[in-house]
Amino acid sequence: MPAEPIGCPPWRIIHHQTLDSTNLEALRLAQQGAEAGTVVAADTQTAGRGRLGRKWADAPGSCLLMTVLVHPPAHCAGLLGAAMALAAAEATSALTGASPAIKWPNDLLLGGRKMAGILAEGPRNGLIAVGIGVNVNGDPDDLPYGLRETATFISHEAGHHIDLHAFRQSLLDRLGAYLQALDEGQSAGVVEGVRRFDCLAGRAIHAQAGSTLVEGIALGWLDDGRLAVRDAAGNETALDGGEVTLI
Ligand code: BT5
Repeated sequence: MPAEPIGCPPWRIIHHQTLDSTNLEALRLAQQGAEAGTVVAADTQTAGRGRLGRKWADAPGSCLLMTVLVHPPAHCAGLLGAAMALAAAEATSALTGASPAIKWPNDLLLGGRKMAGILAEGPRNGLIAVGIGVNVNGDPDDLPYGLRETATFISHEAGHHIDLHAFRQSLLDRLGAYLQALDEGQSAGVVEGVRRFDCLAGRAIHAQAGSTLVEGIALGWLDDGRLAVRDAAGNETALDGGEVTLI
């Protein structure tokens, strides 16, 4: 990213102690005329959302739960989630020295466990709500029972407490710079960035995208945000969403 994040949207942060979901609140605000650059944050959510109707859990006060309202960039809307993932990976790295992996399409992993997830929804009134949940300070035992083996917190991996506000600011500064680049049609920095943190390229995977099942070697992020996969017969497919499991 540029040393000086010039031209970041002037983020306007609206913070709540409790919300049903920062994504839902952001979409409601968009409906009421909120502008791009609105950021909705909460200490805890009562109905945190994952993809496909799944739930997002949190440990109250210990997680970053945030949604930004943005204009979809004209030519690279498929990279909005990537920009968020990259900003979060870099903020994690900058504050802890730990290097998270980005698992296409929307997960961040530390030590092989999920530390963050991203959910983009909309458009509503021309805006996309890009939400991220990051487990910042805590222990997997702070999460519901079923997640304790698969989830982690940044502090748990880094071995020290992280200033949640500093983390949010670091993430937003980077995100602003990347969104500006995407707006200007400059997507190379985002794509190269997610490739640097990517944990799938070269690995054998199993991918489920809707009713399509693909098994093969992940070739990595394409320039438009899709995932390229080569199957055993040598056919290459580009996935634009779905669930990837490492074999
Ligand atoms: C995601 O969905 O990973 C997207 C999560 C987005 C959450 C943010 S929080 C702020 C904003 N407001 C919202 O309401 N949502 C966004 P998906 O790929 O479908 O993964 C969901 C799955 O992750 C769940 O089914 C669980 O298995 C797992 N999971 C749930 N909570 C988790 C947590 N805190 N840490 C790690 N894994 C979790």
